[in-house]
Amino acid sequence: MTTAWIGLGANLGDAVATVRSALAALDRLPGSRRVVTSSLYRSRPLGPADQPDYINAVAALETDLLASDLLSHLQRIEADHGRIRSGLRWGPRTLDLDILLHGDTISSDARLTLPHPGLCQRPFVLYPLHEVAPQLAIPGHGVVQALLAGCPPDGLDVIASA
Ligand code: ROI
Repeated sequence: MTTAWIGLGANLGDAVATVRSALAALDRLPGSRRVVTSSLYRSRPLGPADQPDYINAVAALETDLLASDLLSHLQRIEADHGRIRSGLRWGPRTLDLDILLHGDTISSDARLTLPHPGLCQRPFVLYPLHEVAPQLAIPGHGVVQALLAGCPPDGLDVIASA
């Protein structure tokens, strides 16, 4: 069993409902159990500003799935929620599911980089992680609590429980 951390983001349609539906879909993954979930946060878009605010959250799974198989499942859940890959860099999306961490793996291939490369700079990832796992170690980077110092919250708000 490995602890995998997932980042959830949505900014089109009913983004709160989409994130909650995605959490329910994570509960149906084979060989996996959702053990921790942050609150839901509203965040300003990173990337082009002319898009709606995002709803973000993080969740931890205890899972038997290899990272590559977990990624395939997450891409299927994105597609089930109407995600279309427009090819527009940093454009709006119905649902984005990222593997932030898969145990203490450090790796990179064409499909997946672990830890997720944006993790340590993105307030909409770090602050939800800090809410539920302040002592979590990010392999190669240090503990979440310490990383917050270099990452202003930038208008991030808790808006609801998951
Ligand atoms: N910005 C915010 N605030 N939240 C996200 O989840 C998010 N996801 C993205 C980009 C477009 C980089 N910007 C984001 O993929």
